Amino acid sequence: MRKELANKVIITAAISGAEVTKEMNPSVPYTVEEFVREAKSAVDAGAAVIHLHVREDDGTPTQDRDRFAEIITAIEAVCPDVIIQPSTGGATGMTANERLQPTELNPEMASLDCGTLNFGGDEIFVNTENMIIEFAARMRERKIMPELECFDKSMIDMALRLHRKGYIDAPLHFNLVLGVNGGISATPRDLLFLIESLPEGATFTVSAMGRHQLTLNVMSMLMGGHVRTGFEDNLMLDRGLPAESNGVLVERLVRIAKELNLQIATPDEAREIMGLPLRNK
Ligand code: KMH
Ligand code: ZN
Repeated sequence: MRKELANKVIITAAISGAEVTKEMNPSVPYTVEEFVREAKSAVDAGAAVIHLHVREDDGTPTQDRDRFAEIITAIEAVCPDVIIQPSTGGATGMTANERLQPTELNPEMASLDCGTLNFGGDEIFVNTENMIIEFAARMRERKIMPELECFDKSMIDMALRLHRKGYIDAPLHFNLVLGVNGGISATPRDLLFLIESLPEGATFTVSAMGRHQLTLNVMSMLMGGHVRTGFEDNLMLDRGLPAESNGVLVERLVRIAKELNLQIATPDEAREIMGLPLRNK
Protein backbone atom coordinates (compact mmCIF):
# COMPACT_ATOMS: atom_id res chain seq x y z
CA MET A 1 0.00 0.00 0.00
CA ARG A 2 1.25 3.49 -0.84
CA LYS A 3 2.61 5.45 2.14
CA GLU A 4 0.12 8.27 1.53
CA LEU A 5 -2.75 5.89 2.25
CA ALA A 6 -1.49 4.97 5.72
CA ASN A 7 -3.48 7.65 7.52
CA LYS A 8 -6.69 7.33 5.49
CA VAL A 9 -9.83 6.00 7.09
CA ILE A 10 -12.48 4.16 5.12
CA ILE A 11 -15.99 4.99 6.26
CA THR A 12 -18.64 2.40 5.50
CA ALA A 13 -22.28 3.38 5.89
CA ALA A 14 -24.65 0.52 6.66
CA ILE A 15 -27.67 2.58 5.69
CA SER A 16 -30.46 0.14 6.50
CA GLY A 17 -30.16 -3.37 8.00
CA ALA A 18 -32.74 -6.11 8.32
CA GLU A 19 -33.66 -5.50 11.93
CA VAL A 20 -34.32 -1.73 12.08
CA THR A 21 -37.66 -0.14 11.19
CA LYS A 22 -39.29 3.24 10.70
CA GLU A 23 -40.95 2.82 14.08
CA MET A 24 -37.46 3.02 15.59
CA ASN A 25 -36.35 5.94 13.40
CA PRO A 26 -38.56 7.37 10.63
CA SER A 27 -35.54 7.92 8.38
CA VAL A 28 -34.90 4.16 7.97
CA PRO A 29 -35.26 3.65 4.19
CA TYR A 30 -37.86 1.35 2.60
CA THR A 31 -38.56 2.81 -0.86
CA VAL A 32 -36.05 3.24 -3.69
CA GLU A 33 -36.16 7.01 -3.25
CA GLU A 34 -35.46 6.67 0.46
CA PHE A 35 -32.51 4.36 -0.19
CA VAL A 36 -31.09 6.88 -2.64
CA ARG A 37 -31.61 9.75 -0.18
CA GLU A 38 -29.82 7.86 2.62
CA ALA A 39 -26.97 6.62 0.42
CA LYS A 40 -26.40 10.11 -1.00
CA SER A 41 -26.39 11.69 2.46
CA ALA A 42 -23.73 9.21 3.58
CA VAL A 43 -21.58 9.50 0.45
CA ASP A 44 -21.79 13.31 0.37
CA ALA A 45 -20.58 13.30 3.97
CA GLY A 46 -17.59 11.02 3.22
CA ALA A 47 -18.63 7.36 3.08
CA ALA A 48 -16.65 5.30 0.55
CA VAL A 49 -18.61 2.06 1.00
CA ILE A 50 -22.33 1.41 1.30
CA HIS A 51 -23.18 -1.86 3.05
CA LEU A 52 -26.61 -2.64 1.70
CA HIS A 53 -29.69 -4.52 2.89
CA VAL A 54 -32.84 -3.77 0.91
CA ARG A 55 -36.59 -3.84 1.58
CA GLU A 56 -39.86 -3.85 -0.22
CA ASP A 57 -41.82 -0.59 -0.14
CA ASP A 58 -43.85 -1.91 2.81
CA GLY A 59 -40.66 -2.42 4.83
CA THR A 60 -40.29 -6.20 4.45
CA PRO A 61 -36.58 -7.14 4.32
CA THR A 62 -35.75 -8.99 1.11
CA GLN A 63 -32.74 -10.46 -0.69
CA ASP A 64 -34.58 -10.38 -4.01
CA ARG A 65 -32.10 -9.94 -6.86
CA ASP A 66 -34.33 -7.57 -8.82
CA ARG A 67 -34.97 -5.34 -5.81
CA PHE A 68 -31.21 -5.14 -5.21
CA ALA A 69 -30.67 -4.32 -8.91
CA GLU A 70 -33.29 -1.56 -8.81
CA ILE A 71 -31.85 0.04 -5.68
CA ILE A 72 -28.19 -0.33 -6.69
CA THR A 73 -28.88 1.20 -10.12
CA ALA A 74 -30.68 4.12 -8.49
CA ILE A 75 -27.86 4.70 -5.98
CA GLU A 76 -25.17 4.46 -8.67
CA ALA A 77 -26.99 7.08 -10.74
CA VAL A 78 -26.26 9.66 -8.04
CA CYS A 79 -23.15 8.13 -6.41
CA PRO A 80 -21.26 6.63 -9.37
CA ASP A 81 -17.96 5.98 -7.55
CA VAL A 82 -19.08 4.49 -4.26
CA ILE A 83 -18.33 0.84 -3.45
CA ILE A 84 -21.63 -0.96 -2.97
CA GLN A 85 -21.40 -3.99 -0.75
CA PRO A 86 -24.64 -6.00 -0.65
CA SER A 87 -25.31 -8.15 2.37
CA THR A 88 -25.40 -11.91 1.92
CA GLY A 89 -26.47 -12.17 5.56
CA GLY A 90 -29.97 -10.89 4.87
CA ALA A 91 -32.24 -11.58 7.82
CA THR A 92 -32.38 -14.57 10.16
CA GLY A 93 -34.49 -17.42 8.77
CA MET A 94 -33.62 -16.81 5.11
CA THR A 95 -32.18 -19.74 3.14
CA ALA A 96 -28.67 -19.74 1.68
CA ASN A 97 -29.97 -19.45 -1.88
CA GLU A 98 -32.23 -16.58 -0.93
CA ARG A 99 -29.32 -14.77 0.72
CA LEU A 100 -26.95 -15.30 -2.21
CA GLN A 101 -29.15 -13.56 -4.79
CA PRO A 102 -27.34 -10.18 -4.83
CA THR A 103 -24.10 -11.96 -5.84
CA GLU A 104 -25.74 -12.57 -9.24
CA LEU A 105 -25.29 -8.84 -9.87
CA ASN A 106 -21.47 -9.16 -9.56
CA PRO A 107 -20.94 -6.37 -7.04
CA GLU A 108 -17.34 -5.45 -6.16
CA MET A 109 -17.79 -6.64 -2.59
CA ALA A 110 -20.32 -8.55 -0.50
CA SER A 111 -20.49 -9.50 3.15
CA LEU A 112 -19.43 -13.06 4.07
CA ASP A 113 -20.59 -14.10 7.53
CA CYS A 114 -18.05 -16.38 9.20
CA GLY A 115 -20.09 -18.33 11.74
CA THR A 116 -23.41 -19.09 13.34
CA LEU A 117 -24.62 -17.11 16.31
CA ASN A 118 -27.57 -16.65 18.60
CA PHE A 119 -29.38 -13.52 17.55
CA GLY A 120 -31.65 -12.77 20.51
CA GLY A 121 -34.70 -14.69 21.75
CA ASP A 122 -35.18 -17.79 19.59
CA GLU A 123 -33.44 -16.30 16.55
CA ILE A 124 -30.35 -18.05 15.17
CA PHE A 125 -28.24 -16.57 12.37
CA VAL A 126 -27.10 -19.72 10.60
CA ASN A 127 -23.74 -19.86 8.81
CA THR A 128 -22.43 -23.42 8.88
CA GLU A 129 -18.90 -24.16 7.70
CA ASN A 130 -20.26 -25.61 4.45
CA MET A 131 -22.39 -22.52 3.88
CA ILE A 132 -19.38 -20.25 4.37
CA ILE A 133 -17.39 -22.36 1.89
CA GLU A 134 -20.27 -22.22 -0.60
CA PHE A 135 -20.67 -18.44 -0.23
CA ALA A 136 -16.90 -17.95 -0.59
CA ALA A 137 -16.84 -20.10 -3.73
CA ARG A 138 -19.65 -18.09 -5.25
CA MET A 139 -17.80 -14.86 -4.53
CA ARG A 140 -14.54 -16.18 -5.95
CA GLU A 141 -16.31 -17.36 -9.11
CA ARG A 142 -17.78 -13.90 -9.62
CA LYS A 143 -14.68 -11.95 -8.52
CA ILE A 144 -16.50 -10.41 -5.58
CA MET A 145 -14.31 -9.43 -2.64
CA PRO A 146 -15.75 -10.79 0.61
CA GLU A 147 -15.88 -8.60 3.66
CA LEU A 148 -15.35 -11.16 6.41
CA GLU A 149 -18.03 -10.47 9.02
CA CYS A 150 -16.88 -11.68 12.42
CA PHE A 151 -19.20 -11.36 15.40
CA ASP A 152 -16.81 -13.19 17.71
CA LYS A 153 -13.19 -14.35 17.92
CA SER A 154 -14.11 -17.87 16.78
CA MET A 155 -15.31 -16.41 13.48
CA ILE A 156 -11.89 -14.85 12.84
CA ASP A 157 -10.43 -18.30 13.48
CA MET A 158 -12.92 -19.83 11.03
CA ALA A 159 -12.07 -17.27 8.33
CA LEU A 160 -8.35 -17.88 8.80
CA ARG A 161 -8.84 -21.67 8.74
CA LEU A 162 -10.77 -21.40 5.45
CA HIS A 163 -8.10 -19.06 4.09
CA ARG A 164 -5.37 -21.60 4.95
CA LYS A 165 -7.40 -24.35 3.30
CA GLY A 166 -7.62 -22.27 0.13
CA TYR A 167 -11.30 -21.33 0.19
CA ILE A 168 -10.83 -17.62 0.88
CA ASP A 169 -8.20 -15.59 -0.97
CA ALA A 170 -6.00 -12.78 0.35
CA PRO A 171 -6.14 -9.83 0.63
CA LEU A 172 -8.27 -10.35 3.72
CA HIS A 173 -10.60 -7.59 4.81
CA PHE A 174 -12.51 -8.10 8.07
CA ASN A 175 -15.51 -6.40 9.59
CA LEU A 176 -15.36 -6.85 13.37
CA VAL A 177 -18.92 -6.63 14.68
CA LEU A 178 -19.30 -6.10 18.43
CA GLY A 179 -22.31 -5.86 20.68
CA VAL A 180 -24.80 -8.08 18.83
CA ASN A 181 -26.91 -10.08 21.27
CA GLY A 182 -25.17 -13.48 21.03
CA GLY A 183 -21.85 -12.13 19.78
CA ILE A 184 -18.80 -10.67 21.52
CA SER A 185 -19.57 -7.71 23.77
CA ALA A 186 -18.65 -4.18 22.74
CA THR A 187 -15.86 -3.31 25.16
CA PRO A 188 -12.43 -1.87 24.32
CA ARG A 189 -10.85 -5.01 25.79
CA ASP A 190 -12.85 -7.22 23.42
CA LEU A 191 -12.04 -5.06 20.41
CA LEU A 192 -8.34 -5.14 21.28
CA PHE A 193 -8.52 -8.95 21.50
CA LEU A 194 -10.15 -9.16 18.06
CA ILE A 195 -7.69 -6.74 16.44
CA GLU A 196 -4.72 -8.60 17.93
CA SER A 197 -6.11 -11.85 16.50
CA LEU A 198 -5.90 -10.59 12.90
CA PRO A 199 -3.00 -11.61 10.68
CA GLU A 200 -0.34 -9.20 9.47
CA GLY A 201 -1.49 -7.35 6.37
CA ALA A 202 -5.22 -7.78 6.93
CA THR A 203 -7.38 -4.65 6.90
CA PHE A 204 -10.33 -4.20 9.20
CA THR A 205 -13.45 -2.18 9.81
CA VAL A 206 -15.20 -1.94 13.17
CA SER A 207 -18.96 -2.03 13.64
CA ALA A 208 -20.56 -1.81 17.07
CA MET A 209 -24.15 -1.70 18.18
CA GLY A 210 -26.03 1.28 19.56
CA ARG A 211 -24.13 3.66 21.79
CA HIS A 212 -20.97 1.59 21.37
CA GLN A 213 -20.78 2.50 17.68
CA LEU A 214 -19.08 5.83 18.26
CA THR A 215 -16.63 4.79 20.97
CA LEU A 216 -15.41 1.68 19.16
CA ASN A 217 -15.28 3.52 15.83
CA VAL A 218 -12.90 5.99 17.50
CA MET A 219 -10.83 3.16 18.97
CA SER A 220 -10.59 1.57 15.54
CA MET A 221 -9.33 4.81 14.01
CA LEU A 222 -6.71 5.09 16.75
CA MET A 223 -5.55 1.54 16.03
CA GLY A 224 -5.16 1.92 12.28
CA GLY A 225 -8.55 0.48 11.40
CA HIS A 226 -11.58 1.62 9.47
CA VAL A 227 -15.12 2.34 10.62
CA ARG A 228 -18.70 1.43 9.92
CA THR A 229 -21.54 3.66 10.96
CA GLY A 230 -25.18 3.86 9.90
CA PHE A 231 -28.68 2.81 10.82
CA GLU A 232 -28.06 -0.94 10.65
CA ASP A 233 -26.07 -0.73 13.87
CA ASN A 234 -27.21 2.52 15.49
CA LEU A 235 -30.16 4.85 14.98
CA MET A 236 -29.28 7.57 17.46
CA LEU A 237 -26.98 10.56 17.59
CA ASP A 238 -27.35 10.60 21.35
CA ARG A 239 -29.69 9.17 23.97
CA GLY A 240 -33.22 10.26 22.99
CA LEU A 241 -31.97 11.95 19.81
CA PRO A 242 -32.57 9.93 16.63
CA ALA A 243 -30.10 10.63 13.80
CA GLU A 244 -32.01 12.44 11.06
CA SER A 245 -29.99 10.68 8.34
CA ASN A 246 -27.09 8.30 7.86
CA GLY A 247 -25.21 11.37 6.64
CA VAL A 248 -25.14 13.00 10.07
CA LEU A 249 -23.56 9.86 11.56
CA VAL A 250 -20.90 9.95 8.84
CA GLU A 251 -20.34 13.70 9.34
CA ARG A 252 -19.59 13.16 13.01
CA LEU A 253 -16.93 10.55 12.19
CA VAL A 254 -15.38 12.84 9.60
CA ARG A 255 -15.09 15.61 12.20
CA ILE A 256 -13.46 13.26 14.71
CA ALA A 257 -11.09 11.75 12.15
CA LYS A 258 -9.88 15.21 11.17
CA GLU A 259 -9.26 16.11 14.82
CA LEU A 260 -7.15 12.95 15.03
CA ASN A 261 -5.13 14.06 12.00
CA LEU A 262 -6.57 11.32 9.84
CA GLN A 263 -7.96 11.76 6.35
CA ILE A 264 -11.05 10.26 4.81
CA ALA A 265 -10.48 7.71 2.02
CA THR A 266 -12.23 8.31 -1.29
CA PRO A 267 -13.84 5.22 -2.87
CA ASP A 268 -10.79 4.67 -5.10
CA GLU A 269 -8.43 5.06 -2.14
CA ALA A 270 -10.60 2.57 -0.26
CA ARG A 271 -10.24 0.15 -3.18
CA GLU A 272 -6.47 0.53 -3.05
CA ILE A 273 -6.31 0.09 0.74
CA MET A 274 -8.41 -3.10 0.67
CA GLY A 275 -6.76 -4.45 -2.49
CA LEU A 276 -9.81 -4.22 -4.71
CA PRO A 277 -9.18 -3.64 -8.40
CA LEU A 278 -9.93 -0.05 -9.43
CA ARG A 279 -13.11 -0.22 -11.43
CA ASN A 280 -14.13 1.71 -14.49
CA LYS A 281 -17.81 1.97 -13.90
N1 KMH B 1 -29.12 -9.23 9.55
C1 KMH B 1 -28.24 -10.17 10.17
C2 KMH B 1 -28.97 -11.44 10.46
C3 KMH B 1 -24.58 -9.23 6.97
O1 KMH B 1 -25.08 -8.24 6.50
O2 KMH B 1 -23.83 -9.97 6.32
C4 KMH B 1 -27.04 -10.47 9.34
C5 KMH B 1 -26.24 -9.34 8.85
C6 KMH B 1 -24.90 -9.66 8.37
O3 KMH B 1 -26.67 -8.20 8.82
ZN1 ZN C 1 -25.58 -6.27 7.34
